[in-house]
Amino acid sequence: MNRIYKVAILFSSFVMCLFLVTPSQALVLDFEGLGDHDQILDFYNGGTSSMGNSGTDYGVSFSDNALSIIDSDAGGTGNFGNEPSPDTILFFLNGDAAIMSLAAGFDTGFSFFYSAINNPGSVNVWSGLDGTGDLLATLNLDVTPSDGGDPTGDFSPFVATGVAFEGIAYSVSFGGVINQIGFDDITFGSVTPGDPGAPVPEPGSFLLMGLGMLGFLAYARRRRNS
Ligand SMILES: [Ca+2]
Ligand SMILES: [Ca+2]
Ligand SMILES: [Ca+2]
Repeated sequence: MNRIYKVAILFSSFVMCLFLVTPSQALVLDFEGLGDHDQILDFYNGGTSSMGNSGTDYGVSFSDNALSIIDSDAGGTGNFGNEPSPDTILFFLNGDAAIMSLAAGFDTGFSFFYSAINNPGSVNVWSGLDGTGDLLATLNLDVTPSDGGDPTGDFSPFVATGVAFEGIAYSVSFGGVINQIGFDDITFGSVTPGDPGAPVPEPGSFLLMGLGMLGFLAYARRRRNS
């Protein structure tokens, strides 16, 4: 086989592999579809929330105190604004933290948006389910500004942050003072929270890549034949 073809095939395989291992599946929990003061529970785990809502089964479950809340501008009771994915966010009304568990585990890092205008919060990443095992990482969450909402809501804007860690995590605790911190768009596999669907390599990317490779092969053929 002509050497340049071999190089082209190796190169394309390499690029395809890069795309396949990209933390891609841009798994984003946006909490849309949940109710106002709805216990999230197994909404993202093939089951339902306390109000009987169900979302995509990502194998992600939440502790009993993890609630969703809808913006008052959208008919709910939430005092927030400019949430990254309107109109629903995660918060909690008892305990120190809302805990998210992933039975399959995850690595690398994750990211999210939060608003906490009066009290700081913190996020802990754990090697066991339900906030158990070793602490893999801690992220302190500073108090955020308040800009007046969309059009109303004191908890606004939502600030993007993320955390990287070593090892395999099985749970994350989203902590702070009850009713004083809200979270949205929890994004796995990236330390930069994406808009839902934003950082995903889409079929279009593969198409463009394929066209690029065709062009490269045609160029290589021309060179060989010239
Ligand atoms: Ca809103
Ligand atoms: Ca609002
Ligand atoms: Ca949302």
